[in-house]
Amino acid sequence: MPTIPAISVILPTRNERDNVVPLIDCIHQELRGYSYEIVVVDDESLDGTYGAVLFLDDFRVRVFLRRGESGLAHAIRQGIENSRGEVLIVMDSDFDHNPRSLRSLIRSLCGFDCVSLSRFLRPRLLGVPPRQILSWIFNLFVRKMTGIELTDTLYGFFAVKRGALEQCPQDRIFWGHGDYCMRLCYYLQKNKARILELPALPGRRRSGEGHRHFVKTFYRYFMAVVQLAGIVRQKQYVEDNSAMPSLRE
Ligand SMILES: Nc1nc2c(ncn2[C@@H]2O[C@H](COP(=O)(O)OP(=O)(O)OP(=O)(O)O)[C@@H](O)[C@H]2O)c(=O)[nH]1
Ligand SMILES: [Mg+2]
Repeated sequence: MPTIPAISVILPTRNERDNVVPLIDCIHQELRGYSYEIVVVDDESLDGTYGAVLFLDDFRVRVFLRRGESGLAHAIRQGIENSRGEVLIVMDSDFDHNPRSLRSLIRSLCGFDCVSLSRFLRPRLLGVPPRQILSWIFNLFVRKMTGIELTDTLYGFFAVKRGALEQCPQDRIFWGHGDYCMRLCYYLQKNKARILELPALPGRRRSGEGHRHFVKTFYRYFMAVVQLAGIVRQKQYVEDNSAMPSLRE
């Protein structure tokens, strides 16, 4: 009888054939000895990603093809909904997220609800890509505007317990691109989930190109922060006013 895996690794893909196949191999090596499944969610990649994963014919790997839909956050949600593990790990499929972090993510989850990797716990001064510096500044802005206490809410490589995730409002979180991760951190923190940050090992896309257009992404993320900050202010306003004694008789 097939057993239910304890861990589900969710891999969203869009044109990642040359990355996701070797990545799956790395994940198998890293998770040797664990009970796990890999859930790939592909949005009709033109390079044959879906077929390449299917061709692996591996019982530990399930691949879903979404037709006529796109969007990283929606794909991740679909992966979560189709997964079976009590521990969910979300990571990119292009080696931007280093699979060598997987074991420490899982080990550290004992005693926490979520363990999230951060690029900014051990800041380096030399050799830092300009995009990472911008991301660091943007993360400061996120913290200031929303009160989230994490150093990196945009990296998107984390492990979370299903129970903690399910207590968050999925519809308010899973839309857009990497900005969903900021909203997830916000709602986990709001629910007083125990969150740990660990330093991320460096990773780099191995093949192909990313899908992000810098200006468009910046605008989207900026608007996502503004929206989240609006929710924070509204919540504070409601709390302040409900704490005030009523002036009416
Ligand atoms: N299913 C699905 N996956 C996506 C979509 N957009 C991006 N992805 C995947 O999400 C992960 C992150 O996307 P990237 O385009 O690499 O974004 P990024 O890492 O922020 O950008 P780069 O630094 O340029 O690589 C990769 O594994 C992509 O294949 C999408 O619309 N649907
Ligand atoms: Mg990438």
